[in-house]
Amino acid sequence: MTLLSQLRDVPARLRNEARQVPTRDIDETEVEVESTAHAAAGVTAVAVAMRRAIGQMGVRRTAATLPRLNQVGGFDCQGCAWPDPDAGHRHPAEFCENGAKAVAEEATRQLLDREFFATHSVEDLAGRTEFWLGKQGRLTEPMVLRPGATHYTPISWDDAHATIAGHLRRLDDPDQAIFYTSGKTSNEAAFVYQLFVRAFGTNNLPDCSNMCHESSGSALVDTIGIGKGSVSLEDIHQAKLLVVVGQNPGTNHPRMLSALEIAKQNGAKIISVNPLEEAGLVRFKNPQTPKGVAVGTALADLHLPVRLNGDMALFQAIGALLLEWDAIDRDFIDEYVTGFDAYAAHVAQLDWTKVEAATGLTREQITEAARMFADSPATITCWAMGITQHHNSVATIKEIVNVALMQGNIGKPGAGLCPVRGHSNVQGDRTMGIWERVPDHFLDAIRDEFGFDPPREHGHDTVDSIRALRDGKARVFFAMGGNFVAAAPDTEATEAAMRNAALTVHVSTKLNRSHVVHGGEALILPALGRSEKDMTGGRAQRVTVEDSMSAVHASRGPLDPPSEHLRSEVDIVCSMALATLGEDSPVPWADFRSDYTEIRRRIARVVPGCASYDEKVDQPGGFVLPHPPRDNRVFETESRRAVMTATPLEVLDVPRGRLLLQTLRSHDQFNTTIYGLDDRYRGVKGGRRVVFVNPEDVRELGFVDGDVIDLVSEWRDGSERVARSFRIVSYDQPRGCAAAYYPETNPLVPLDSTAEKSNTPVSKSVVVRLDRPGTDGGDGHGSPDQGTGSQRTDEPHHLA
Ligand SMILES: Nc1nc2c(c(=O)[nH]1)N[C@H]1C(S)=C(S)[C@@H](COP(=O)(O)OP(=O)(O)OC[C@H]3O[C@@H](n4cnc5c(=O)[nH]c(N)nc54)[C@H](O)[C@@H]3O)O[C@H]1N2
Ligand SMILES: Nc1nc2c(c(=O)[nH]1)N[C@H]1C(S)=C(S)[C@@H](COP(=O)(O)OP(=O)(O)OC[C@H]3O[C@@H](n4cnc5c(=O)[nH]c(N)nc54)[C@H](O)[C@@H]3O)O[C@H]1N2
Ligand code: SF4
Ligand SMILES: [Mo]
Repeated sequence: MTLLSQLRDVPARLRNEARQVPTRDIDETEVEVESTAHAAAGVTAVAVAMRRAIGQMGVRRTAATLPRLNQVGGFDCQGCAWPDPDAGHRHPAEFCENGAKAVAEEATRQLLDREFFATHSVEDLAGRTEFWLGKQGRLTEPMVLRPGATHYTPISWDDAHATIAGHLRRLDDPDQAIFYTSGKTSNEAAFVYQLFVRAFGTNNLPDCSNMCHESSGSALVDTIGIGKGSVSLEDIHQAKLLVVVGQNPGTNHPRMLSALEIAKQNGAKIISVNPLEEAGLVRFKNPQTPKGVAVGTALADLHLPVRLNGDMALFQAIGALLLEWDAIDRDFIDEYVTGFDAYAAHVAQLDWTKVEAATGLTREQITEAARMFADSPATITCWAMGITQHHNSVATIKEIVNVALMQGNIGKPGAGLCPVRGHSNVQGDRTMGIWERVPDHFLDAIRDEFGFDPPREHGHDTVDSIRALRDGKARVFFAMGGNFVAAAPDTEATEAAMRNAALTVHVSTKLNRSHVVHGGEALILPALGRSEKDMTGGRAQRVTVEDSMSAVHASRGPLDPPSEHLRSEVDIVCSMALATLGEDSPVPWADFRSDYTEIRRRIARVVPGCASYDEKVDQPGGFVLPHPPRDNRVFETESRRAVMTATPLEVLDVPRGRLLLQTLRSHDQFNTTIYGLDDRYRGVKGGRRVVFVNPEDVRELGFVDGDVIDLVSEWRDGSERVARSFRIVSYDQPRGCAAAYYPETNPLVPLDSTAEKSNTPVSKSVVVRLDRPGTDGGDGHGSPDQGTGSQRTDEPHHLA
């Protein structure tokens, strides 16, 4: 008997087999790997967009939706939070390939009815992939899973609300309930939702931001006094240097490429800082111009292939050089900044050996980048998840801020800080009070407007919510959108936590894993999507949203809803509030439900910067929320100055034989929603369980391209987590780094591995080893000095 066959006989329990998320309905052996693309968009993007749109929506619905997408008087794209050009400057097709996929995914003609749930038990559904679940179509009526039941069955809206109210009222303490929000919820729905949660008596309002740009918010509030970016789209067009750090706009914010192209035409230079050379930053083939179709525009002038987590060292080094060259704005520093002297003293001691180790870059490369900063009169730095999802993200963003402040690059045209937000209304949701730590002045305003005293104690964020459910301290989990179970870290821990709840409720458009990994009782409440007409209260309602650049505007869906049983999120919240709090609640829930204008009137009185809200959103293109640093160089920090920070430099140490893994998005998904199986720009077709590894690391670890391995993460408490069967793809990137898709890799992210201050899961620097399948991790507890992670056996490589 060979070693391997013995290992195969190890009971599944010991190999964590039972805990693996399902993979069975995607045939990963079909995956094809081609060479990477050197340009993004182009006519292929248009072809793919149209094929997906017509395939899912049909011609009529495609024609009714896409021409209205991102237009004045139309509806806001459900995809990312990238802003729209000013009214009057929009293209007739103001959307990208992935925007079209987002619309198609929601407006699909495929419907999922009660027969579906009668046919498929929850156990059956729990064995399906996220891809399969999402492709079953739109949810069409409320469903309940009664305690001990095997199948979801229909329930009326009234009974659903009564069920929720019953559970909530039976809690010993309102803090035993958790109310999650994803980032698509409109401002109106978000406002009434947080109001209900606070009237009920808790601040337990975790949201997807906790896993996303929380680090940006934390760092920016500390340093410039407001947690939002300081630039407009016009600033991007006018910048002389654009630095795109830890972001893949070609896939995740595709219309940003059009803005970068305009900036280039206006003379800007672009630096991309990324372990991967993402196609969208190399060249953009704008399908709307003849030149774009033919050759396109080269974007990045300089690509810095930084090591994962090396950005803090990079920006500290750039700061040190700018200081050395005196390429700084002394007047700005004197007038607006505090902390400069300590920072200057700190970076004067910079250890270049450490910088080179942390960044994997040469001093020459960094000097070249710093030169471009020095030569630019107006610089914007953009960043996203490559920066926010590390243990030291907040400190890294403060280094980015240091460089911007030192050069006076804030509050002037063409300059600023640009955290590029993810979900289409994630920023608006925060503005409306979806925040477990909302400031007291916001709570005071609620008290003054509605006459009840909201709780003051901070609530749970995402990671703390999982702990509270795990420990039995929380009993009810309610989600306004999203897919908490799949999006959150440490899948096994999160799934166990969710199963511990007495009640789980999901307001959703599509079926997902969070519906089938459930509490003792579970509800699925189907909501109207952004693309649909909202006739709540018998009148045509519209909603409002805020983009990544603080611009607020109205959105009105054109399509008839797929079922008469769908309700708007506003309706769902107000009805739940009435059922739970009763008719004598001081908040006029019924009025809110019949006319959203009434909600906007209250937003105007409660939310800072929203005076005359209802009138201002009526202006073509909407209005822009105030941002004191951007507007007047006013910094509402404790010192009333912008803050520079001196942080000791760190080099993330990875044990020998291990890799640093980042978990990222393919070109064919929206977070946990898998549109398709092709990551076109990275050359992957027909599958998702791939891990990109530097070719020399592949060799040194004793593998060859195409080998199928298990990913095993090692956490400092000695625990290990496994995600099985990933095909190795040799892929150019710094030594020691690797990349694989989220959410398949979420089982590897330890719950306790979070960023300092922001508590964001560290999903961009996970220490992993690659194990041959069936070797069960060798030593089981990964002693760091065991050499390479690959456990040699006499068996040949498995090509699964
Ligand atoms: N089509 C589509 N659009 C989306 C989404 C989607 O899933 N699909 N998701 C939306 C959401 S919620 C969000 S938050 C955004 C996410 O937008 P992105 O932040 O672009 O998303 P990721 O795919 O996580 O990509 C992270 C990028 O950072 C790089 N990176 C990783 N680690 C590091 C590092 O340590 N340093 C540097 N310099 N770079 C690093 C990666 O190589 C990758 O290019 O997109 C939004 N838009
Ligand atoms: N490992 C790893 N984990 C990550 C990340 C990562 O990069 N790596 N990224 C993190 C980030 S940045 C984010 S933002 C989170 C995302 O976390 P979530 O926001 O929780 O996840 P989504 O996948 O965007 O949610 C998809 C679901 O939302 C529902 N939905 C879609 N549209 C609507 C709507 O209009 N109304 C309602 N009510 N429901 C709707 C559908 O049912 C769909 O199944 O994941 C985080 N997790
Ligand atoms: S860039 Fe973002 S918001 Fe704009 S169309 Fe594409 S996905 Fe939608
Ligand atoms: Mo996000």
